[in-house]
Amino acid sequence: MPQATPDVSDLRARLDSIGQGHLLRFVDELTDDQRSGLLAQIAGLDLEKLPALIGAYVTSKPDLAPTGDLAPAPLYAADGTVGGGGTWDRAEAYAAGEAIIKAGKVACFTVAGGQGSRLGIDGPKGKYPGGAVTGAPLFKIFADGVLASRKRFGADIPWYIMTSPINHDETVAFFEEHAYFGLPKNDVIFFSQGVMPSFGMRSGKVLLSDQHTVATNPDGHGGSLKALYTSGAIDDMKKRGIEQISYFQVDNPLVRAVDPVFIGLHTTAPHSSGQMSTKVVRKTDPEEKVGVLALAGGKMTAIEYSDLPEDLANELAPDDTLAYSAGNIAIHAISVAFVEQLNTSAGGFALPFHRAEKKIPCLDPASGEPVDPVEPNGIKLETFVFDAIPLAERSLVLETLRVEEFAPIKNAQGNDSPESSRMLQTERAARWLRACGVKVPLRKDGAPDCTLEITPLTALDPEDLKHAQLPEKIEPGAKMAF
Ligand code: UD2
Repeated sequence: MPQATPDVSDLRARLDSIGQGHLLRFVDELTDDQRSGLLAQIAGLDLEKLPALIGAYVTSKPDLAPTGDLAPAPLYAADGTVGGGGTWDRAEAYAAGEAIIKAGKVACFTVAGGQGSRLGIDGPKGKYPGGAVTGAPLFKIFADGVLASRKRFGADIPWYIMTSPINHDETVAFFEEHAYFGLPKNDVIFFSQGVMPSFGMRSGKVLLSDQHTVATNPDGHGGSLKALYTSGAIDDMKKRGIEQISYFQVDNPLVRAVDPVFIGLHTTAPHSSGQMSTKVVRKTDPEEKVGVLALAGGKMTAIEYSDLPEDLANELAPDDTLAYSAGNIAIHAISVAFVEQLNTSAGGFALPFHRAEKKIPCLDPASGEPVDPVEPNGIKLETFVFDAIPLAERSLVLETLRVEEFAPIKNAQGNDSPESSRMLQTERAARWLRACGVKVPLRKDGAPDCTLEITPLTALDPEDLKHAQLPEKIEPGAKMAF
């Protein structure tokens, strides 16, 4: 049923009472369509909660430093030890994960609603040519991972993709254009996340991007926990018999779309309640821009890099490595029941907002003139998915090797760039090829003297490569995709 257009005088009174009356400043100059669009957008804001939100997060900076006694997170380490004592068995974990994947109980989930602004691209980041040699778009690389996993485990693994209003249509069109990269259309499910209004940094006013549009931003990947539920994706998963979600970001071409070892530990290990687990890599540099997993007041918690006090970021363990080294690579296993429980709990659930100061083109709230800022003028509020970790009863942290699973593309240059990702993709491929007896040329600094890419369709792990046609050696400077 079409929504009735909200009443202007009623909205004006509500806005005036919270100091946001400027949003209707141009309402009498708008066409009918513009006017009803604006009124619907304003009515969709949680107006009564805005003053408290603005006071807490916009006009003052909340202290998000972790509370309670902090301690490094006990890890299920890559060497098979468990922090705090004990060991874990990779083969056992694999078998447990394999059984649940084969039973069709695991779905893949990619959060792809972000703006890709740091990389300097317009449109969905998943379109970015991330393959080191082939230049395959990131979405294709993940699709290949899902396809290969479906084949290996003989299961219909559905893939859910969260977009945002800024890139939803373009994302779906991209998949249409590429015939869903060979996946059944019904098994690729898109839904859009919510948005938050953007605010003037000093004024605390909700910004207008033009006379009839409230400026908004996607509500952060934490919004996925709500959007999974409100979009009907969780219902869809339940109908399909899905119990666990393999969560990953749109920027990491080395991610395993679904990892039996991780799913196995998440669902069976004593340190896990099977609700939300995380993969980490060891942070080697205190400055690296990844959050860390730590115990805060005894609860597993992810602390964003910008919120980790400097002395802790630099603290050393007795073996001279970083004490807080469990770097969050944003790969989680999350149960369907946990997402449902969060959304249906009495009083609902709310993740804290994180504020980012940004340059936001808008109309000046005072003069109504367009502003194209050169300095940050606005605040975007987002929630982060990892803030749900402490809401789980027990949360497991699995260490993986950086070279095996983490080569994100975030920045145009330097760390986490296309270039660094290409090198890491090459490094992993070189490891796998060497394990099959292929000679890989090395530069003086020990890095491979070539560019290599292995698609998940050829190999999900080194063992699969043994069945592939491989050369005896790779020539220096070669570019080869397998
Ligand atoms: C994230 C983590 C960081 C570390 C790193 C690993 C945050 C805030 N920090 O840093 O601790 O784990 O990743 O790579 O997440 N996204 C949405 N909707 C949104 C915002 C983001 O879907 O509203 C998606 C985005 O498309 C991308 C992912 O979330 O897939 C990461 O977002 P980011 O680039 O803002 O996070 P980043 O790289 O600063």
